[in-house]
Amino acid sequence: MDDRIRMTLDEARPLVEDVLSRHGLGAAHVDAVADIIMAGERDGGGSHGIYRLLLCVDTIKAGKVSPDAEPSVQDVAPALVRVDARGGFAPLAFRKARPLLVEKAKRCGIAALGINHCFHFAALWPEVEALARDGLAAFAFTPSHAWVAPFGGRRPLFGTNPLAFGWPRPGRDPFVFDFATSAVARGEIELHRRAGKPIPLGWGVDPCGEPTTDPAEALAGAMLPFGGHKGSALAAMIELIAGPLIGDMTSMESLAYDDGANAAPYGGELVIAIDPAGFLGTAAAEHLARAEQVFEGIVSQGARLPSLRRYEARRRSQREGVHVDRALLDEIYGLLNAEGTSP
Ligand code: NDP
Ligand code: PYC
Repeated sequence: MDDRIRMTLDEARPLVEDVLSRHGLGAAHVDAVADIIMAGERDGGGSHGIYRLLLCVDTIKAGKVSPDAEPSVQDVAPALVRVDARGGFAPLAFRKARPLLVEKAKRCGIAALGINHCFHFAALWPEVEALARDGLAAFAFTPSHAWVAPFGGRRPLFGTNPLAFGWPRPGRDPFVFDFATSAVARGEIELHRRAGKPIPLGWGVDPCGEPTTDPAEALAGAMLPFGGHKGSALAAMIELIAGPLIGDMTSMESLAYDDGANAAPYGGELVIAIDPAGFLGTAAAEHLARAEQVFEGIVSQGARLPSLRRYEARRRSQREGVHVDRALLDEIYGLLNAEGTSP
């Protein structure tokens, strides 16, 4: 028996929306959250697709997130935007603030957005991809919960702290990458635990600080940063620039605020957008064309561009639908009705 079920995107989205609505999430949030979950599923992003619905529902059930929060966008300086998510999920706050961020970046050449007081469960690439499609180079950063030991340490301090980058490519899909500064996202270790699969050495240590291949032990102990001291320093940077710099929580503070509820991380996100025309004026097109040589240099040696797999998965999903793990789908139908019947 195939342990996956094929669904078209048009079949999957109403299911996601239904689950969120039935758990009391307001309509505007349902739409924004469903957009980002479906984008993850469509692009083959296992840990941040439909699987994330479980964390969203847990966060709602824990009474942590404000289900009807109306984000408030504030124009704080010529090149700065803040949006107070008011305890809601992050995607609606970004959606509301994005037009002003883009307008400011195009006016000033560079602009930054601080998202405050949001519950963050999502991948960051949809945000930097959208900004790159607006013609901007973009960065996004967010802390999470303290799950990751610093390089040389054994106790959790940092979040899995993703960083994402988008670059506009005229006439082509933007260049985008997005990854955790831990060896892998926590969601990926959870998926290994659910599937009963070991994790590679280097992803985490057990509660005694010893290397482990057991996902449950790594989740109970500490995850490790990618790239040794380099990933560890980037994780520290993200704690600072998407925490105290914008007046929001570090991953330690987020985990303390969670207080055992197992809800999504609570805190802030920093997004920076740069308009190439700010530095270059009318010469921007010429320099963006020159930038293409970097991508050509990568692919000409048989290496692949980050985001290529995702764009291919997107086109395949739009054509053929997605394949959702049967056990996950059963769990999701269980959230819809007491019987937990699957299709
Ligand atoms: P990965 O380690 O899988 O890295 C993903 C990135 O690396 C993608 O941009 C991917 O491109 C690229 N990539 C992977 N393999 C290659 C390759 N062989 N050649 C070139 N590029 C490659 O992801 P993570 O587990 O670190 O993170 C997954 C997601 O989790 C991210 O989207 C992140 O935002 C999210 N996350 C969110 C958190 C939050 O607090 N909100 C916390 C932590 C993670 P491609 O997509 O094309 O494969
Ligand atoms: O997978 O590490 C993760 C994560 C944290 C918050 C959202 N995703």
